[in-house]
Amino acid sequence: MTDSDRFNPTPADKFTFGLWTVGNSGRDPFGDPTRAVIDPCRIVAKLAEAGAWGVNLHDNDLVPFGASASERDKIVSTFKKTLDDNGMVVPMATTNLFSHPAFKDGAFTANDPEVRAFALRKTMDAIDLGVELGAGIFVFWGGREGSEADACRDPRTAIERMREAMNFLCEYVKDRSYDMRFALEAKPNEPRGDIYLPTTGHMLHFISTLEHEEMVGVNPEVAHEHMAGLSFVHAVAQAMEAGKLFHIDLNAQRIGRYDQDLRFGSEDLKQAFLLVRLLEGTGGGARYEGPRHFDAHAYRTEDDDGVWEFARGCMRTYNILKDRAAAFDADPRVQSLVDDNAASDTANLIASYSRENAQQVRALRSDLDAIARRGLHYERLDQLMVEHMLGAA
Ligand code: GLT
Ligand code: MN
Ligand code: MN
Repeated sequence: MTDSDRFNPTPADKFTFGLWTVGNSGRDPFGDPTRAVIDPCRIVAKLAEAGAWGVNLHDNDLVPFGASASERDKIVSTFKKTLDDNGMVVPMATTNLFSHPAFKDGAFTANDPEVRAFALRKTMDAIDLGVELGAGIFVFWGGREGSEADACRDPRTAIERMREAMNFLCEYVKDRSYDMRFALEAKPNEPRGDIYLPTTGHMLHFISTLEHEEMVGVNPEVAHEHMAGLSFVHAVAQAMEAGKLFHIDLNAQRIGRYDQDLRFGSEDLKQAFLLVRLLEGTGGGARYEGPRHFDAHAYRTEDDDGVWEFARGCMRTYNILKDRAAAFDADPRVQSLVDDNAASDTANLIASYSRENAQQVRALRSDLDAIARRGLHYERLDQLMVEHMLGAA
């Protein structure tokens, strides 16, 4: 074993990929596929060989749209056997509510109630499929829930319809006594001009308006928050702090572009470092214990070998960053530079209101000029972080 081998993934790392990610055939809006479709059972075997823990899927990644009940059962039983043979799990499932042209005006938010009813029916079936495969998390990515001609519906109506759908489906899960939680995934645009509930922050508030909010959390995606020009790390931190980080979609993205879904860490290394540091809790705070899911795909230039190279790259980069984050946070130079004065008398005084505290706050006479003159050494701190990332610390 070389030193570099210690970053190779194992199932204990809880890495997962969607069938649609490594299975991406390289089709884009301007060009045809560059790779052949890969059988889901082969994906399971290859991911297991690469060191992944599990695989996630949309209903139609496994069972083609319109398959008969007996076809479905046959496909599912073969797939389950392959999972068992390879020691792989399915922690998350989802529904494809975006590919069929009937969803062109949305699924849960469409103006036609028959489309909304069909979306519910398709989702109930996909929840059943997920449960059958052992999934405890169900993701909702409403790619078509948006508009171009915004006068087509009151955006408040769209939010109400989303709420009705979530309440309906939470009741379904409870009625069936399933052990399943929902994770809502935001995206600002693409494929719609604008998508409702465009960021993780919007989702977090929406969740607080649901009948069974305890069943519903978020599935933030790196690329989607970056498309909105926002800090992914801050969005994930807010979700964690609210106890709502149920799942996560890891990939890479450059701000201002279409949804690139690139190999984890391939573009935005500093954000990736800070993200892994947050998820692993090396800087303090609770660790995220859920699956580390990669919602990314190989460049269109790649053949089959390149796809598995891509998958290994996502996982190794995560493990390397985890190692670097632990070293950064254990560095005494870093520790001496980060002093957030958490336990000072003044911090205690302002932690909660009382008349007495308010009076003391008013009576404080701080030397603001001295505070303003004091350098905080964040240049040094950030440079140390860069040097740890580059292996030069
Ligand atoms: C689609 C989308 C992803 C979502 C998937 C789940 S499907 O590939 O781009 O961000 O997570 O529906
Ligand atoms: Mn995603
Ligand atoms: Mn994406």
